Amino acid sequence: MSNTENIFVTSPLLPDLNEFQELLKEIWDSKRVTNNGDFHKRLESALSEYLKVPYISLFTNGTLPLLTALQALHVTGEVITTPYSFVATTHAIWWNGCRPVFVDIDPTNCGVDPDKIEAAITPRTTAIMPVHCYGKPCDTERIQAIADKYGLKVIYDAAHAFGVEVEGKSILSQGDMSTLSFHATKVYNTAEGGALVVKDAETKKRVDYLKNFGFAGETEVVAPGINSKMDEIRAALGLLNLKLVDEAIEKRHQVAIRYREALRNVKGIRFFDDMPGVKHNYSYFPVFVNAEEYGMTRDELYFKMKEHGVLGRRYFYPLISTFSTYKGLPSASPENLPVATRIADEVICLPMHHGLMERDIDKVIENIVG
Ligand code: T4K
Repeated sequence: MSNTENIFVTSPLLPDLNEFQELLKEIWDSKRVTNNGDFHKRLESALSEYLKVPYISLFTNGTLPLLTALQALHVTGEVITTPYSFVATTHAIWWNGCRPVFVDIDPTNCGVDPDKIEAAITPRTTAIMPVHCYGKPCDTERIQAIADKYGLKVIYDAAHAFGVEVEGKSILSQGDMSTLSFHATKVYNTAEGGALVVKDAETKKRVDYLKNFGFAGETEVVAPGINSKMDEIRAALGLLNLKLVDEAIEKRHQVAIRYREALRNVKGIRFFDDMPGVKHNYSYFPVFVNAEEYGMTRDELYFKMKEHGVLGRRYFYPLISTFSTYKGLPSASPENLPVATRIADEVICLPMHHGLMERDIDKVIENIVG
């Protein structure tokens, strides 16, 4: 990438085109292009092994598993969630006819703050939907303790947490279910795609029905399911990308090391360090700009970077709770969400992907330090 080209926040991991073409030939020859074909089965089993989760179901994107998880767990009434996420998290709650209840976030991991969950629980609350934001694990132990005390389901939006482990155990094993996104902008991608991780074979069977219109056989429909099956072409892409993902994560790790070294002593710039006992995936590199200390607002820095072709992104600004559908909810008021409101005004996710060159990294750093 030359100095005059834009440096994007991310870039999709893509396999060798010839290898992909060979798999496409197999698909063409078999004429099986979707509906639980061979590549779909192979990818499910490969991901189950890689992610250390026994039961995983592939989807067409990372939004439909959120919708399906709520369906499968018969969630109704109110769902406690975070305003600091991609809008799909709250939309999934809304699409299920449930009311999202926003709870403020913990600035140390940008996940929902366990100290603030209990005050948001009402007799209508049936579930909590937290997000492992940027792939940083939520405080799953405390969230589970609250869920157990009040009899609530927990569905983790783990769209950013592919491959993340805590003390050697997959973060996807927490809660009742976890969802993944395999969108092109993610650490691991199938162009569009996603998955739902569940705890037992019976639930996987139900989820598999739900993602296929509710069909439990040729003529039997057991539930009002949706169509969200991954097709063979994306599954084949996924199989090839799985072979590359470890190296890609290590390259991201090296970028994170460079950013941290260069930015550690820049006044007014905060970022996350690795958490002890956690295997991170370096899916995003958010920095938080304290305007007073840094001498420039987040937006001033964001647009300066943009002018120089450094295309960071303000994930997640604006807060979901400020969008027209949700802003009238009592829990959406900024007074209820002071930390999330501040962080949304401070964040810039720096370019972070496997393809960044040394000179790209230098240019990002120069824009912040210089
Ligand atoms: N939950 C959470 C917590 C999520 O973050 C997301 C998605 C979901 C659920 C839902 O999962 P999906 O249904 O999407 O699988 C992106 C993604 O579309 C979205 O998947 C993601 N989160 C969100 C955080 O970011 P945009 O609109 O910011 O992406 P876009 O198209 O502007 O791409 C960003 C940059 O990436 C581009 O400037 C260049 C580069 N890029 C992008 C694409 C798509 C490429 O180089 N090639 C590409 O093909 O939303």
